Amino acid sequence: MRHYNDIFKKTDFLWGSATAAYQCEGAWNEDGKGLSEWDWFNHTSKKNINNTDGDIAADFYHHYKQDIDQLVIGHQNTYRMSISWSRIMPDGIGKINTKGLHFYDKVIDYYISKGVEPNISLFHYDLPLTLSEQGGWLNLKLSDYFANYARICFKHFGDRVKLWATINEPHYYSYCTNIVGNYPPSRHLDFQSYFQYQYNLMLASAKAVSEFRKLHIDGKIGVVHDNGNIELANNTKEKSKVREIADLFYNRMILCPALLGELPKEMESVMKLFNVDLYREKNDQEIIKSGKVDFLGLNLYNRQLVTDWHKGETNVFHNNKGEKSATREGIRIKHLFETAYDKNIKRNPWGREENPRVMYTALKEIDKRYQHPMIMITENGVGEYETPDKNGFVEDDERIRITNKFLKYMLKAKSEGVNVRGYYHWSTMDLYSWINGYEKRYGLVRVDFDNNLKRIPKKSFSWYRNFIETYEKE
Ligand code: BGP
Repeated sequence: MRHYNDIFKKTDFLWGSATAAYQCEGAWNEDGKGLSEWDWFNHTSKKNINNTDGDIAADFYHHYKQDIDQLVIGHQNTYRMSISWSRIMPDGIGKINTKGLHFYDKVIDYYISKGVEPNISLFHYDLPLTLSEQGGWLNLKLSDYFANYARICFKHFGDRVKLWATINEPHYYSYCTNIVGNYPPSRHLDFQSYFQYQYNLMLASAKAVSEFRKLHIDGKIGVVHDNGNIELANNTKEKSKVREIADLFYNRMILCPALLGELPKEMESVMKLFNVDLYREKNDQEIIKSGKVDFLGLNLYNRQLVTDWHKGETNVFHNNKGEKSATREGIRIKHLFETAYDKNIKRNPWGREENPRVMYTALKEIDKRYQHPMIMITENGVGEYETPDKNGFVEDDERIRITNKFLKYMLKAKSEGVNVRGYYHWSTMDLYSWINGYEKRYGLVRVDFDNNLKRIPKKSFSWYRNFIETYEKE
């Protein structure tokens, strides 16, 4: 029998990489899997900007052994993945698809047999389509449906899986689905739905945590948040106002319930500024209180640099087309705040800052403000356009250079007492990117999507292996 306590007897730190079901599995309609919202979106919706889909993706469904073997060669001792809800329950509720359970049994057992610790997220964006048709995360029943699905997973895999996360990025998911509109169901600048999504997702997370506790699962459970550490541009006039509103907007709807078991104190007053009236029920506070997580998963790519609103209507700026567009990421919220742009910081082709120092600042701030939580860096990585040489090899020196800095900053925070216990590079191999499909690559291993999905480790793969080895020797 495996025990959680044994994990950190072998090593004081977990090193691995991450994927998500829709982005890597493929097999979108195999072995009884139901449709997810993303299957529908990418097949049918005119709002699918990438003009591609995850039908095959990296076909992890049929290549999982090869991918796991490769990860082991890279000295990684953990792997983060997600379960596709509609593979386990085709309609999200009701009938269970045993073939779906069996697929994840095979994957998990193979990892464990190789000494790799699985870290499993229950939800990474791919909502069963049937539930989406019933109002998605605005439907008040959804948190119960999610808790039910979570309980099924805990009961089935809980003897083997020791690290769990309820939901991947409740904030960023709510942002893309309701403000940007580049994720289904593609609402645009809908702040009411944006906040209600976050609220309902955190209720769902809390209910799943309660199920986990009721079953006395031996393990730890977390939620995964996209770091949106607030920094103010130098010329910001109303410093405390901008900081408070932006922090609530990007972080505190998630971090307060997850780490403190309470809603943010400033929630009511900030909701008024957005003209949002959240639907809540009487015993929600109790649910949130009992849904505190054991650890915070932090997906760390960048910060939020903000300042006072200057002029202009509320709008959002998002680049889904890389070099084909000059747009930089950001938002302007009339009368409240707006994104600031620092000319001195390099940006990637998708208009996002490359700023590894944020790793240190964010870890220190969360540690200080949220009672020294256990943290796992559940994602961090570098998206690039990539051209291999004639043998298919990619010399991804930029990825190495930037990741090296991120890691040094992470280890600096750790050495100063931050309780960070693991790091997962995004991503294990090339896969489908929600932004820019297969043109934007993140993998440590190249996948040749035009040639039988051949796997070829990149230069960063060996670099990461050496980094882990050096850390372990020291
Ligand atoms: C995170 C998601 C991942 C992954 C990553 C890179 O927000 O959790 O699923 O996709 O971002 O983002 P993208 O592929 O959109 O560049």
